[in-house]
Amino acid sequence: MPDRFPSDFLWGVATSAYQIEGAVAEGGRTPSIWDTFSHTPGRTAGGDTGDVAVDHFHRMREDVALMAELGLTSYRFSVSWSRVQPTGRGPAVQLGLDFYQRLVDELLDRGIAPALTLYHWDLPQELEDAGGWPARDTACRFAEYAALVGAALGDRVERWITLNEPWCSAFLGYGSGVHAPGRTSPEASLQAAHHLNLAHGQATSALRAAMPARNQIAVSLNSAVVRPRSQDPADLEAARRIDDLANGVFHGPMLHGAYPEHLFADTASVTDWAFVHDGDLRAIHQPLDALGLNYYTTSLVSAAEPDRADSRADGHGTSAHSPWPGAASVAFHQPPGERTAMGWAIDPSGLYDLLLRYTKEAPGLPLLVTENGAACDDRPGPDGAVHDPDRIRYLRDHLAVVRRAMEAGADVRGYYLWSLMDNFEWSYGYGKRFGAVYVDYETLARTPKSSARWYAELARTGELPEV
Ligand code: IFM
Repeated sequence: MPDRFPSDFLWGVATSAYQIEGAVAEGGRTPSIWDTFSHTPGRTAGGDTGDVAVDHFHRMREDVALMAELGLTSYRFSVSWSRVQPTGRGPAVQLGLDFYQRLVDELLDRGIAPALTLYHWDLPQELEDAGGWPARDTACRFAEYAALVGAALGDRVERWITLNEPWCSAFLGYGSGVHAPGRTSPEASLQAAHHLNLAHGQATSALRAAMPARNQIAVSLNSAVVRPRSQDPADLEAARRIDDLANGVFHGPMLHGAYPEHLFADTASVTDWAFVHDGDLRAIHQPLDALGLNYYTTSLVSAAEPDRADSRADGHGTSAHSPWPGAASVAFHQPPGERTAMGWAIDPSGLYDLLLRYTKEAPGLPLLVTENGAACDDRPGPDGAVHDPDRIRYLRDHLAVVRRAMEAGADVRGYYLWSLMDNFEWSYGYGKRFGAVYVDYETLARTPKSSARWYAELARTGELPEV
């Protein structure tokens, strides 16, 4: 019996503004923290920047036509904050909004449901200069920006995502410094985490006030699947600690209105959390319509053994600074098995565990896989075609566990493949290809890979074929 998905299951692809748009100085757009960071020597592989990216800003119609040709039913994209509100304050710039209005109209004309992410890591530089996410005011600025975008597009966009992977914004941006803005302060990373939570809550309220009630609001978390290396109590405690810092720090306040029980004690050497004000948790804990989960790999941890060479194999870039405040007692290990071109272990069972975990932790809340995919060393063959059987296998195995999880009770409504096309992979530059569509970075020509055709067939039939 073939695995069959429900007929209304969303078959999507995902991208983000800075990774694909380019046109960084057009229409009044000002630099975001990623413009500044990528232009700082030594921050990205080969000095790559998103200045041109894959030129989606100018090729948007062609890209939407490609999605339509592939039969996709939803497209998750993000809005560039500094394109719409260049200083991060005040009224929206119509030229900036126009681009997203055209994009949404184009999608709707072709029967593709837009899923709009408000923040995918590109804070306006002016707001970073005013303190960035460690500053409380940034949350208020975000709510104001959300209201502007909600008022402009809420009549046509039904699916909204406040933040993408706030863990990366807080802990890679302000802790390990491998992401923009490249700060390395453990305390700032926890302040940023709290203010991102607050931003999510305030933006959710602002969106509800600005948009029709039918619209659905979600957040996309890169919830980690943290496995202890053994059942030794010290290893279990290490996994608990990292789970709180990776997951509970966001889903605790967002879904349950409270930070994890031990988080404040675990991080007491770093901060006293005085930046959490009365009423914040109430503001953060807003009813949601769905929870977005981004999944790529699992983490394997143990209590630290100072002599072990593999103790920082946590897959988040190289930095002398840890993205895990207060967790020096934890060691990370490379999980066994095959890896993608990112060096991330391939473990579909992690996605199953994640979906069932949130089915239990947030009963009744529909789930979306808002990102899943693999970087592979793709290259065109002599005939110009790009065959990527490893990606197809990755997608198939992960989608098979999505089905299993649904059979076990998980209310999964859709899946977004990361990514529509090859693009700027942050500090890795253009060296890592996640796309279902190959991009020739010289000509910017797009060529659907075999995986795109495979995924199109799945979207058409709803049936998961054998690889
Ligand atoms: O490219 C990123 C994306 O921006 C956020 N989630 C993970 C992807 C792959 O690293």
